[in-house]
Amino acid sequence: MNDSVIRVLTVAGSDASGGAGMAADMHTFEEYGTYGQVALTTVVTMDKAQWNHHVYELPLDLVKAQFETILASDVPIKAMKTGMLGTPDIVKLVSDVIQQNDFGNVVIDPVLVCKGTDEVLNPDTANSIRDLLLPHATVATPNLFEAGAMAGIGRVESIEDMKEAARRIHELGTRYVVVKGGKAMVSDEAIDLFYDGSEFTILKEKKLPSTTNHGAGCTFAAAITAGLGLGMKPKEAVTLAKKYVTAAIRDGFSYNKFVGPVFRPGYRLEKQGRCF
Ligand code: PXL
Repeated sequence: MNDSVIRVLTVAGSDASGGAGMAADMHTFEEYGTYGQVALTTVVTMDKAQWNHHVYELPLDLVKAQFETILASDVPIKAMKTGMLGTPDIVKLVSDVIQQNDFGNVVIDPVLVCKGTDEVLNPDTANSIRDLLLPHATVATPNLFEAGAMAGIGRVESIEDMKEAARRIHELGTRYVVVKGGKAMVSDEAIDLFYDGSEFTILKEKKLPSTTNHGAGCTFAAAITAGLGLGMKPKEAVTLAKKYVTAAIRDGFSYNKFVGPVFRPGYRLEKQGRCF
């Protein structure tokens, strides 16, 4: 029997293309050698003609029932993350659950948008994430758009803007902030910013072609979550997660003419070769 299992949780939506959302989280949790679980909140589908996104929220009672099962284990949860949550009611439920339980580490990925689309969730949901979740976050992982929205400063385009957003998000109560510059930053490098409340650290990797990065944001946040669950310090977890997601982007593929998901085993396969 394995009595050293590390249990981690994601509260997220399902992206039917398999690139982002709970698929990203669960694959990443597995690659890190943890036991992942999911409380599903939404299902996102894309039409084949235009790749327009449709978000379907699950009933609140169904989300609640999943938490009941998830919390009915004797094995502690060492880290949890949130992804797409759907409605303010779901955000409130998740906030209550976080406050009533000890999840060790709480990673809030304030998902408001999907790649290539504008805001997909309504402003009330964004406000609830800011007010009800960020104060309880060990780490928050907004992308540039989300950082601007959470910090209330509009467009975030430069490293100075990223720093200002990180400062403001930290003031909301989040202990560590990772602003994901990713492909949206105009730069030759893929730049992310880590802030611990006193020091900024810039994380850089060579920018890869951005055609295979769908799901990168979720994968990055999930890797941070799994790292924290395994006992890494926040900066160490974020640094490894950046390497992990870079390999996943490098190993990504073209799903169709609209989207190219990252491939989560990339980091492991680059190390060990392709054979099982
Ligand atoms: O990448 C953000 C995201 C998160 N969660 C789900 C998604 C997406 C984007 O497609 O579908 C479920």
